[in-house]
Amino acid sequence: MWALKNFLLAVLLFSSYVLVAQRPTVEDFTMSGDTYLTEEECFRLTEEIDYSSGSIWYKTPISLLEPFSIRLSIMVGCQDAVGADGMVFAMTPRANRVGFRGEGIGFSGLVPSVGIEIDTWLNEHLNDPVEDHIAIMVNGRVGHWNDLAGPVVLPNIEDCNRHGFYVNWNPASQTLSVQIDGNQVIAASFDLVNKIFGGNPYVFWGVTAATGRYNNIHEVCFDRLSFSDPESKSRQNGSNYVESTPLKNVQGSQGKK
Ligand SMILES: [Ca+2]
Ligand SMILES: [Ca+2]
Repeated sequence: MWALKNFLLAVLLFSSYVLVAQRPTVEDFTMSGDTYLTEEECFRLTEEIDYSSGSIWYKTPISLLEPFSIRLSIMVGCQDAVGADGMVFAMTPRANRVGFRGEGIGFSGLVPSVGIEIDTWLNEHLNDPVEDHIAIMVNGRVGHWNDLAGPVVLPNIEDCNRHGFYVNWNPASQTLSVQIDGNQVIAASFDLVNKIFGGNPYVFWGVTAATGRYNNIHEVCFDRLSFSDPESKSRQNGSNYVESTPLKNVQGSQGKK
């Protein structure tokens, strides 16, 4: 009996260690382009400046054989009519690579890849809807001819507010789904590992943003990250997500401002 208790205690301690090890801080991300860390513990990817781009990448790859849930807050700018271009949540097997800015939103040309695009600028030649929209895209193709899902039209998202942006992956059903402000807005079921990544389940994830002839502020903050099964974790210990450490505590180590 004691042996069992000690074993369970050891499992619990080890689990705690693993969870703590996953606790994200600013040190866990690589910043590129025009990105800097704000005083509000968020990453500012672009300012209201034309032809700007920025990205952040989580330094450790994740496995698409395991479930994950990544909860972000995003701010896609304060300019509706003249705001551009948007943001992309991207997954790709090689670290710190981004695509073209402007209408490419740091995603176009990135191969192989999967991207969840939030596009705020109408590019007719890319078959963009007039409205702000979201789409799940592959291999850096930002024209809406090969989307895994979408484009789905969104209410104006360039409203100067932060919006909850949750990305969930269920490997059992191979479903990638996205919630914005608590509502599921898009989902795709597809064999990403074999049909996109050539059998390699390990990918880096990040967020890119870009401006072009028009611009907007683009910003991302982290609520919670979980790279293990949220449902089984919540049944076991009631704590299904890893809370992020306030990024402000380590500000200045990488920020340029
Ligand atoms: Ca566009
Ligand atoms: Ca808009």
